[in-house]
Amino acid sequence: MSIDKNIIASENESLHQQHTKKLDFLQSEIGNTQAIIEKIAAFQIGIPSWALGAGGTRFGRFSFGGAPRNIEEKIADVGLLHQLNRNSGSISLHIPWDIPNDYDKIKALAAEHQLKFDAVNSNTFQDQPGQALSYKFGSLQHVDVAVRKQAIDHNIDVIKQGIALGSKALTVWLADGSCFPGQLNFRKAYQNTLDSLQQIYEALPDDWKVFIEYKAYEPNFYSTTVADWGQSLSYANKLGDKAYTLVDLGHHLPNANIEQIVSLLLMERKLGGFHFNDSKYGDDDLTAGSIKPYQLFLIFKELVEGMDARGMNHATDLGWMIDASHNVKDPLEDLLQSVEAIMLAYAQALLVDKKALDDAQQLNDTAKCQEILQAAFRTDLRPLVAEARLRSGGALNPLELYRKLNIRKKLIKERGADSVATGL
Ligand code: RM4
Ligand code: MN
Ligand code: MN
Repeated sequence: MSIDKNIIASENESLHQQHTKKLDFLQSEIGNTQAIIEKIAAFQIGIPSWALGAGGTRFGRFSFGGAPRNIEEKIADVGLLHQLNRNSGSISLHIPWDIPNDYDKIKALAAEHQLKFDAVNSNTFQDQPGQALSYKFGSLQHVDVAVRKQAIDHNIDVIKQGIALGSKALTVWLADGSCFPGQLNFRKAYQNTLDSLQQIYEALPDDWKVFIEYKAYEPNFYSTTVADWGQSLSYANKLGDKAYTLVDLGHHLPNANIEQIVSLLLMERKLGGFHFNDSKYGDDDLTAGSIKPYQLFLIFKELVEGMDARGMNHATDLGWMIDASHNVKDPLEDLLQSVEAIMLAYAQALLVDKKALDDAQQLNDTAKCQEILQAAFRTDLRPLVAEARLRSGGALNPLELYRKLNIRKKLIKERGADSVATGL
């Protein structure tokens, strides 16, 4: 399903006057906004294929209807999002939840929706039907070389699938670890994982990156073999130039200073990718910016500063992806909200008066530093984000239009009320 361009245009028309009033006011407050609008328009977020179905918890899953039944429908859903906000220009696939059978056809379909393929994800945290050996006690870390080989082969296969689709990165998230003290020899687990990752790294094309994602705990509850940024960085450093750390915002212990982690990884040239979401307690996979929008802004402030210090292209030099999964919201509405929150945080970070902040820091003027940051954070930049969308052909108010067009109802009609998406 796709939306007629004229419908988007006429809906924008009806909102235009109000929008222009807000934008004019904002411009009179903050001055020239052209550069920020252009940067927002260029910034694209990868949508995870596993966020398009009903999420669920280990206690249950509540169907919302119209979930995409296959990879084609997942691409169509992301295409819809991209039509509405023009900032959702890629999809991140999870193998084997999404296996294309005709690569050229899938590539053509994505191109039709103006979508690229972001990082491909391997899955060695579940056993698949018919799988020879189990990952119950880990995959790349496993004590049995045969299990490790199976997991390595799977990752190499995912790289091959990614090549066929035009992806340029592999994300490896490992559930490997242990649930009880004494269960695992930490040194052996580290070494096995490193050896396995090295074999995967050898299969990586020259223009590819591998992202090593970390997570503090779950599903293992005593130790996780890639539990934090330090462990990820240690692997990435040993692997080589194509290996990077991936930061998932929900994968830290409570109150971790993620903005500082990001700053350090960028400085070390080892920040490669991002999984946006929000959380209150753990890996909650909630809508980006729904719980801690100030933290999201602070993270973006470090990203912008760190990338500028390295002369990096904000839009293309890091892998920007969402990783969320929902139990109570319509996932398409949720993803529209996440992308909006990410764009806002990015815009606010671009608004920070860097020169004034540098000067205030130099003078140890702490109160002034806070004023400068909060001046940017508390300025309502929603009209700028909307303007970027408008200029790119998107909707001024994507969520409102999504509802007005009854898209979920139409999807239910097309796909059924109890369709199930592969994924979490
Ligand atoms: C993990 C991690 C990975 C994601 C899986 C589905 O917690 O965040 O990035 O691929 O969930
Ligand atoms: Mn993740
Ligand atoms: Mn996660």
